[in-house]
Amino acid sequence: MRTRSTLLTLASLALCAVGGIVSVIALGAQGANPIASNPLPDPVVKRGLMIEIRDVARLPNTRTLRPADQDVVPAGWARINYVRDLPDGRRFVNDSRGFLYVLDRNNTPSVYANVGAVFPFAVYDRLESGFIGFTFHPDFARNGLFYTVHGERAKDNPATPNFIPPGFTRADVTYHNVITEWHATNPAANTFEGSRRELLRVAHVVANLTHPYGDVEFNPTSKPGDPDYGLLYTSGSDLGFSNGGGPHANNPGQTQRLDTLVGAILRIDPRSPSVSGGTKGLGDYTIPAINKFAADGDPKTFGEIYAYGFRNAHRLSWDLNDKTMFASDIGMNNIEEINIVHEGANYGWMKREGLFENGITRPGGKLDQLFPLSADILHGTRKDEFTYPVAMYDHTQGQAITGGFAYYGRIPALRGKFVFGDIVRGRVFVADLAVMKKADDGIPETVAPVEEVQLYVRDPGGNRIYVTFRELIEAKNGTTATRADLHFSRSRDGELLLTSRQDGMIRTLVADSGGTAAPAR
Ligand SMILES: [Ca+2]
Ligand SMILES: [Ca+2]
Repeated sequence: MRTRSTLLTLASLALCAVGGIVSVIALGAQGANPIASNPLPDPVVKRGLMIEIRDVARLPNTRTLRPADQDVVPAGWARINYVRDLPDGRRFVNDSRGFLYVLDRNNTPSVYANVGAVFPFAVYDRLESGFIGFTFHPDFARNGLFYTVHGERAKDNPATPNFIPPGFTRADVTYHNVITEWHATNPAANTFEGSRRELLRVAHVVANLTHPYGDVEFNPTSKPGDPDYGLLYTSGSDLGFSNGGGPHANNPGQTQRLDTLVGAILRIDPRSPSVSGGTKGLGDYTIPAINKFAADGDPKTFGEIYAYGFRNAHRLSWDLNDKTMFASDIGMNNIEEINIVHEGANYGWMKREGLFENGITRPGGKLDQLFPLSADILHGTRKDEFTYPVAMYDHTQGQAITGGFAYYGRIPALRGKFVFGDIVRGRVFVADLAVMKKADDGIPETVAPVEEVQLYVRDPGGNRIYVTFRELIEAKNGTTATRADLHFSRSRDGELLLTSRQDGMIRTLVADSGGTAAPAR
């Protein structure tokens, strides 16, 4: 009985969330015209969820570190992408302009490693560029290993890419995506000293560094002895073959294939094959024998691939309770997606965007067009080869989805929810975790509803002041901001850290601090 009622609940919620799909189908049935606008008609609204946001720390001002014409947001105070906590109590934060900081127990930052200084070809003039991401090996305390991602220009660059998209040559290469392993001689030191080794260098051939490699992650639910303990996951990128500009963009032929890194989340053993004794990958790392596309015995399916069909799955996370893996995939002109990631699955790009067919797959069609799926596919009575999102919103509501986390921390109202947001607008969203997992059912039209969170701060008198994330940034910088550049990180104790590439602040969501004169809801 309990299962039945849960499923019914899901059905009604899903109907609510994708109520627009019905009209979308009707529209499609009238002809082969693309959906003109507002593909998901129900807006994301606030339903009474109000959460306090509080300042934690600010990184140093690096506004003048790069020449203004080489800096995507010269007015930005500092450009934070990630906060990573170590079990030993230390907190690390990157400024994409090139610094990795360590914060002491009072949250005072000091430079741990000058990453920018060792990569002279790094570029800083794109939204995701420079020193993009980092993560620590789960055994960092003993082995001192951590990993960084950065972007470089190809011009005058002597380094040789390990991978160039099929059909292109070195002469076509515009940018490099580089994953580096750093080895700290003394893992306990608060200033890096040691060596580094390049793991992987992947070529862009489109005009801009659009959708660079962004995330590197170790599955935090894996323990020593587990099959994927110590395996490194990357973000999934189409390497700009959608809208990266120049003659090689708008190129669906580079996607939906397994003989390439394009569009794939990779899972690699970062150890050099000279150490592991295993199979060498494209770069100086080992192919995990457990990977599905390694175990298939087919050399035309790259053994590094964990899942594929992503456009810009720039953030991955895991539910620490049940190990569900999530990827946030930024859409083209229309749909932002949260996906539950299964090994070997195909998430559709460029044939699908959200639960729609992308126009570029049709003769004369375009990348910014959506067409409704046929009713039998949408309802799940006939299966296609794709795995569809479990939550989504469209570009009337935002422009680019952040990463997010399954939340089980100290804020009762957020427990059991997946907390995420929109990078550009800075809106904070939640979806119910149980409903998202139910929506991972092979049926495109079942998705979890998305709800917006109202943020507030406390004034000195303890009164609630309702704010948007962007207002906080603008107040801190003293200027208007056209973008929030919101990103989420998770602290060691499971709380959420909100950062921006605009104001250099780390903020956190907190359980209501009480205060006075809290207005009724
Ligand atoms: Ca294979
Ligand atoms: Ca579904």
